Parts: sequence; C-alpha cells; structure tokens
Amino acid sequence: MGQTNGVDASAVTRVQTLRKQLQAASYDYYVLDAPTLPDEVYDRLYRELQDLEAAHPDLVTPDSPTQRVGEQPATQFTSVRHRIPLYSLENAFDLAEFRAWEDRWRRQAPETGAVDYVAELKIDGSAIALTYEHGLLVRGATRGDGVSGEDITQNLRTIRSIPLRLNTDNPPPVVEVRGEAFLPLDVFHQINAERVANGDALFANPRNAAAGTLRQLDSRIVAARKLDFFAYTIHFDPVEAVSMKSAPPQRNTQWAALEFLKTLGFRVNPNRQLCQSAQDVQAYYDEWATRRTQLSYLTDGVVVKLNDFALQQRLGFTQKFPRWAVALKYPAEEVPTVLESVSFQVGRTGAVTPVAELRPVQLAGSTVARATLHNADRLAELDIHRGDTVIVRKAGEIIPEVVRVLGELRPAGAERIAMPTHCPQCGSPLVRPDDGAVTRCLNSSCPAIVQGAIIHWARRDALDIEGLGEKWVKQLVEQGLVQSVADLYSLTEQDLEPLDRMGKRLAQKLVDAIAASKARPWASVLYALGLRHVGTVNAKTLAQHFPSAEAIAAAHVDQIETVHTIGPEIAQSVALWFQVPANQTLIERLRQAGLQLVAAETEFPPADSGPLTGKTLVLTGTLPTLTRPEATAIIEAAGGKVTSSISKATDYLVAGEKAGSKLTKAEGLGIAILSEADLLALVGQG
Ligand code: 3B9
Repeated sequence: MGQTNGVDASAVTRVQTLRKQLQAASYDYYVLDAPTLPDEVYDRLYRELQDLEAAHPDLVTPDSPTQRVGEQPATQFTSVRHRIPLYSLENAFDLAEFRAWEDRWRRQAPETGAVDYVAELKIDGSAIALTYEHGLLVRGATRGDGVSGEDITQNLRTIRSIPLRLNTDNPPPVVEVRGEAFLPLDVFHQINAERVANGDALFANPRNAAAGTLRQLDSRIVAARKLDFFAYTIHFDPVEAVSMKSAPPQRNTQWAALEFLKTLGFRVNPNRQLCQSAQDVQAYYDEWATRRTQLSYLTDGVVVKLNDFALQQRLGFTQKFPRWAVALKYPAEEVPTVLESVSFQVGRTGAVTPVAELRPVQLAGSTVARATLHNADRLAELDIHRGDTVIVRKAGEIIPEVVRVLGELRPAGAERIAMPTHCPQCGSPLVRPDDGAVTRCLNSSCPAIVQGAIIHWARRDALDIEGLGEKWVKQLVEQGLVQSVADLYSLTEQDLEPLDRMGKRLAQKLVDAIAASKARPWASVLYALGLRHVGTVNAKTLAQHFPSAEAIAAAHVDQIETVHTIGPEIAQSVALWFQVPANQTLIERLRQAGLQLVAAETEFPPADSGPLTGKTLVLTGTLPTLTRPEATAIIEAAGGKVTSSISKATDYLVAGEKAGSKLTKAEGLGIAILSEADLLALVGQG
C-alpha cells in the first residue's frame, strides 16, 4: 500500500511533516528563545523521525534534524582558505579613543553628515564562518589567522542554533555567514566541574573551552558540550553586489542584514541598538557595563559599526581591520584576594615560573585560585609577602595574573617570598642565563622536565598518544617507570596496571596507543622531541629538507640556516641539540623502538604545481583592488610563497601605490616588479 518507486509515500510525507515541525520548534527554542513545543513532545516527534529514517534510509537528507551529530570521529581537520578574509576589530578602550576613531573615518569621508551606528555586544567566543550553497550548510570553519582556518563542519553542525538549511524558498547560490560560537556560562561551569572530577586540567575561561571544543575530533563530544552561536555578518555572492539602489534592504545596512539573518533562521543577539552619536554609543556602553554581568554568556565589549554599507565600502579596510567598525572594550576585571603561598613550577624546558596560590575568588566568570607571577624580575618587583592582599586580573584569553600588591594591608612580620636558588623538583642549582628573564633548571633528568617532555611527546599535534594525560605521566615518572620518552616503548600492561586507578582495560588501551604512535611521521617525531624554537611549522620545514634524523644530525649549522624560514637562532638550537651525546642516545633508542626517523615517501607530496610554483614574492604598497590577505591567497593558490622582505631569493615584487623602500631595494637588486594586473595575468585571473 502507498508504494511509489519502492518508497512508502505515507512515510515520505510523514518524514517531511516531522522535519518541518522539529525545525520550527528548534527555531522557536534556539533562535527566538521562546519555546513552542514541550520537551517531551519534541523528543517524541524526534524519535518518530529517527525510526522512520532507520526504516527508510533513502529518506535521510543532510539537513534532517537527526543528522547533526556525525558517527565517525574525524582524524584531523583540513585547512580551508576563506573566500573572504575574516577581519578582526580595532580596539578602543574609552570614549576618547572612540572619538579618535570617529575623527579618522570622518577625515576619510569629510562630507558625510549625520550617520547611524549599529552597536552590538562583543561576544567572547570563537569567530566562525559558515558557507551555505543553495541554502544548505556545506562548510563551517574557524577564523584561524583570518586568511585560512580549519574545516570544522562536523562540529558546527551539532550547534542547534546553526540552521542546516536556510529558512528561505529561494536561497542564493552561495552565502557566507559569520558570527561567534560560544559556550554559555552554565555549561562552562558544568564542564569544569566534570573535569575536576576526572582529574583533567580545567579550562581557563569559556572562550578557551569553546575553542577547545570546536577542535574536538569527535563531534559526539561537541554535541554534548552545548555550544551556541550568534550571527553578525552575511556575505552574498557575488561579493561585490552590495549597496545598489535597487538592492533589497539586507544589502544596504547592517541593521537590515541582522534582521535578515534572523529570518534565515540564525540566532542574532537581541541586545543591539541603533546609535546616532558618540553620546548614544557611550550610553549603550555604560548600560551594558553592568547589564552584561546578568547575561548567560561572556562579553568583552561592544562593537560599533557604521550602519550604511555604501559608507562601509567607501572606507574599506586597513591591513587588519575594517575602517568602519571598532570594538569598545570593557577593562579587564580585577579583584582583590589573599596570597596564601607561592609555588614554583618547572616546565618542559626547565623554565621555573612563580605561581601565586590564592584564596579562591570569582573573576570574569570563573573561580581563580592561582595566578602567574611571570618570572623572577616580576616577583622581586612586586615584593610579595605571604599573606599579602593582591589584585588579580584576567584579561580575556590570558591566564590570571597578579598585577599589584596592597602593601598597606600586609600582616605584621610577613615572610618575603623570593625565587629559589635550587630546583624545587630535583634540587639542582637554578641558573639564569644572562640573555633573559627566565630562571632554569638544567638537569635533563629532572622529573619535572621529563614529565613535561612526555606530555609534549604525547600531544595531539606531536605523537598523538591518546589517554596519556598528566595524571598518568606524573605517576609513571614518580614511580621511576619512565625517565625518557624512549622508555614509553618498553612499557607493558603489567607495568601500567598497578598504577592508581589504571586497571587492566586502560592499561591495554594505553599500551596500544603508545604502539600506534610509532607510525607517526618523521615531522611529528621531530616536533615531539621538543627542541627549542622548533614548533610544528619549523619541524615540518626541517623534516622536509632533512628527510631523516641522520641527515639533520649530520647537517652543519650553516646548512640548516640556508633552509628558507629557518633563522640563525633556530638553526643553532637544532645543531646544538643533535650534538649532545644524551640526545644522540635518545635518537638511537627511538630508532630501535621502531619510530619513524625517516620521512615516508608520501609525507611531503610535491606541491600542486601552479604558475608560481617555486617562486617567492613580496607585496608592498596598496594594491588597487586586492587586500594583502587576498593577494597572498591568490599567490599561494598558484603555488607561490609570500615573504615579508626583499632579498636575492625574491623572484617578484608586487607593488601598489605608496610602495616605499622595498621598491627601491627591489629595483637595486634587479628584481622583477609586478602590478596587481600583472600578478592576476600571471596566475590566469587577468
Ligand atoms: C569582509 C560583532 C565581533 C563583529 C567584522 C565581530 C568581529 C568582527 C566583525 C566582521 N562581534 N561583530 N564584526 N558583533 N566579535 C566587522 C570584522 N566583518 C568582516 O569580517 C568582513 C569581511 C568584508 C566585510 C566585512 O568585505 C569584503 C568582502 C570581500 C573581500 C574583501 C572585503
């Protein structure tokens, strides 16, 4: 009954009805914040849809409400280049700075009369770009450096306030929506409470927690974390078609664009306001300075944008920011508390950091019990005594720090706290090389250094040993089971099982994870070794030029320095490391354990050849139509490399208006000079 081409027609209509009802209910709940369906009813309809889809798998569509959470964890994120750069915002910290910003844009557009500003809250989250093709969410990416970010589509699909399909009957071929993904404060506190229970490191603030969650490989974990999203920008395709007399309102003003985003199904922050003057802006800023503490998410300021897109377009962008928008920030929160003691942490590189142990206080949305005192100089300068009342501050992403001591509140006879002369972990004398502020333990078998080295070794971007977290590493080192990363490879289940709370199952998992790390590529091994100045990027570059441990160990410092982007400091650090006999022994042991100390043939596939493959270009001056990130993107897509300064290695200088000394230098060296048009012609976009 009801069969059409093998599909149950009643199932088809029922599935469609259920999806419409569920989508509408989600919209009311997540976007309008005005639930229309009781939770139980929603759950019942959802399960009915799930059952129908299970019975008729051919009816499953990517925008079905059941398709938010991926089954398959990702293995890694791929990098995506943004079609339109994600700019950041210039900061102003008070009204005087706001007025200075105003003066600047007015000088650039002097005949402009009265204007409207849109004032929005600045959400303290992670900027995200969403691409919809023909109404369907096809990609979501992190901001990254603004030019390219990471493809985290699977994770963003789990956010209920991000529509999987735009709520419109005639969707444009391509639109891009940007906004802020964030963790509501209650969810943040709940996650941290769970982390305490599991002995995991706490997230410093909701922003870090949101960013960390978005980079989770398993979207099921992301779904459980209940991220949310506010949209604030929409880009239409073609990009240029903004602000025409005949265009629909959403293409003319920011205010209308926000309203339009709402109709498409996005959550738009309701606390926005049109302002006509700096006084209006000040009033909005002052009002939210207090009201923001009642919100369920963190804000770090307000964003003020010129409402009129035609004016926006006229003003354009600097290297980094739009000239038509500014962030008016709230000052970092500061609170007093009592310093109970100071501990001295020894890091992976032996650096010793003084850390204030505090009477716990609430600060910018989280409980603070520790704060950094940075280094020996700062410690001396603060002249800290046990029992002092101190002021702690948390500025956005930065971990809390002690900014001041209230000397007048110091208890009588309080003990002054000084930097130790010997390592608190191993007792070796500490040294302070005269080149810097850092006090170090130089004993490479210091348990703190060994611990740090192992944790670094196990990192996801290094050898990616899942489950080898701090609490296990600590025990392994304390029990003397591991004195070097090479020791990991001879650990057995029998060694691990007796550890506190380990058990048989975990022990086996850990042994397997350690064994699996032997397959990690040479570049990751080189990074995991933790040489100073060798992060993931330098490790990759070095591994490509020196495709084995043998090759790099044999290289002279001058040879290493000839590698593009590897400067003298890095080269020195690498050459010195491979000269140390203990390090040579380590490499030999890793070789015997079966780690990849030679690049696999597939590790560095030849770069896609393009018209600029192997060419190095430098940009200077203002180009007529392209911004710098755009020009860079075009060059890199064509296989070329962009560097910041002219040298003999430069093949082309792309010069725009007001090109200064670089142009003169390039001419002196006989380097070919290109205009923007020449560049576009060269890459076949002329
Ligand atoms: C290319 C709020 C934030 C914010 C903008 C914000 C952060 C950044 C921004 C977004 N909160 N608003 N707004 N509330 N934290 C203003 C920087 N806009 C853009 O990134 C942007 C990018 C544009 C226009 C705007 O135009 C171009 C299009 C194509 C090529 C070049 C430029």
